[in-house]
Amino acid sequence: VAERRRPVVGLTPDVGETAPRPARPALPQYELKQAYADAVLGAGGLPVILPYGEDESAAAEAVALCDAVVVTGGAFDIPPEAYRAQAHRLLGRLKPGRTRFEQGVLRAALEARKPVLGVCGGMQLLAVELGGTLWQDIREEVPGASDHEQKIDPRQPGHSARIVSGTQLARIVGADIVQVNSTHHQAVRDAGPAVVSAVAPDGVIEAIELPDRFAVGVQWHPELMAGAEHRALYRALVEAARAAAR
Ligand SMILES: [Mn+2]
Repeated sequence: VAERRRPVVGLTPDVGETAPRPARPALPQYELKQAYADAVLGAGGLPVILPYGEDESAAAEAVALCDAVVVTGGAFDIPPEAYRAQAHRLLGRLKPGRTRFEQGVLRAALEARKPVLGVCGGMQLLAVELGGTLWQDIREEVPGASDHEQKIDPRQPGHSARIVSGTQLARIVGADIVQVNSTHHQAVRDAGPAVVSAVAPDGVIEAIELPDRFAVGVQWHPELMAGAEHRALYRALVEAARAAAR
């Protein structure tokens, strides 16, 4: 029965490699923290992992199978050419194949008005895809900014974020201030047409959204946090996916 079908939520994986052993060279390997899939399952959705297609139509066809997508984070940076910038000396490693696929996923999902959640680097790519720009290294480029690469367990909060009232995010989390983890050295500088919906005490942008649909980006990792306000983000995504699937 269609009404009881769980909404399908596509997750973009990271790419790493297997550990080399004698006569077994390291091979490329998709990787995804289980917390992403668990968060979608816990919210009532059916998670599926989206391996990288070789061309943009593969990304669009993968998105067509999904009711919503999550563009995940990872320990890599977004090529500055994607937002018309020169590489800063502290720009980190890039994963161009991954970024190209995720750009295709975002483009297709936005085009089809399917719900999108961008997490950490996924939020940054959402901003870039919408025409925004990034800080390439917060500590070097943002005067007075605190360290956003916390040295403690990412399941624990690293700083607070003020939620901008009147935003979708405010309605979703139901609080003015949330405690968030922080494992990023880049950040959104200019959100383009997106609305800034959360800000750290030092002014670093912590969440963005499009006003007319569910296209939400959060700089933190709600799937790693235990609080109801964090689980609410995945629940809102799955509810939007269910509505979009009707
Ligand atoms: Mn942060």
